[in-house]
Amino acid sequence: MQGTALRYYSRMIAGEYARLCYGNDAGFGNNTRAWRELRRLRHESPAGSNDADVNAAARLLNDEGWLKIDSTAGDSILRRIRSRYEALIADADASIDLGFGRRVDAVRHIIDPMAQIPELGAVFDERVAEVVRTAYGTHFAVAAVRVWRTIHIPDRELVRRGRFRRARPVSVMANLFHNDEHPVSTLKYFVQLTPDVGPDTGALRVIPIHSTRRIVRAGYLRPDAVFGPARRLLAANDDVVVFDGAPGSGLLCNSERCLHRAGIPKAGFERAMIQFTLVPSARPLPADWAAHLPPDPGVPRRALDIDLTRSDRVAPTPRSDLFA
Ligand SMILES: O=C(O)CCC(=O)C(=O)O
Ligand SMILES: [Fe+2]
Repeated sequence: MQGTALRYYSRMIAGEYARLCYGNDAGFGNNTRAWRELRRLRHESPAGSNDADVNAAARLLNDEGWLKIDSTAGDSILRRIRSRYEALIADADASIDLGFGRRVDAVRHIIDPMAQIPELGAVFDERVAEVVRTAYGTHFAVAAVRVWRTIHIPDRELVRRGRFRRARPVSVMANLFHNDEHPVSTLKYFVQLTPDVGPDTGALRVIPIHSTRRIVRAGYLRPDAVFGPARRLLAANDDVVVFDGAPGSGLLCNSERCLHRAGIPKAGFERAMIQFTLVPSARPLPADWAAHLPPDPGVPRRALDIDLTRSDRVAPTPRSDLFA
């Protein structure tokens, strides 16, 4: 018990230091180690592009933490992916519920999507790869591919009322602004799979790096604990980028340095997303990367395998009670 408390408080202090120092909630080690590693790779295995447009896009991505860049995959590939997705998401053995708290059904992931839908490889095209390589200034690897969908959850399930406490927001699908707890050099390429994704049908929201930094330093502690000026800044933020668009629309995003959240689809809507997780690497991306993608520990084959400490989940309930 004592060890647990010590771990808890050292994590809290390290986290607080990282929030003030780095201006994000990705965690202390995820900031320090990532920058060190990226500097080393840039030095030892430099990579990039001579194309002025690619360089401008990469600079924007590094400065702002996001860049809209659509996939060049054609309609017929996207339609094929969509119809495979429909079959797999309805198949109890091919997909798994990974929502939070009482609504595990709020988010459902395809298990091993790259093996089930090989066409996904074509969604990550060379133009996107060139921007990523240039932004890193070194090579990169595709660490994981995910495909998931979110569903409508009624408002009453998105707040929790304690007996004496004020109402707290509840995360069922990463619907509260958060930073992913991965090394801050991680980039994600999100691609829309369902049509009509807009602000009220589940669009992902992203807050650019500079604005995230201001909010995190002004009183953002955790997704469900935002205080003082940070609360106001988060409630009325003109910088929020809404990732809407037709199937194939893409967004490169640093979700460790940009606060972001899933929108809740309105009643009658579901939203499906494809996500490529990208990490810096000493070696060029092999042409056959898709055939050798290791299993994603964050999307297990059975519910029993779920690791409750999974780092990209928002804070579990017991932690928040300590701040009440
Ligand atoms: O579903 C989304 O739009 C965002 C999901 C997300 O941020 C996460 O899983 O960390
Ligand atoms: Fe996230």
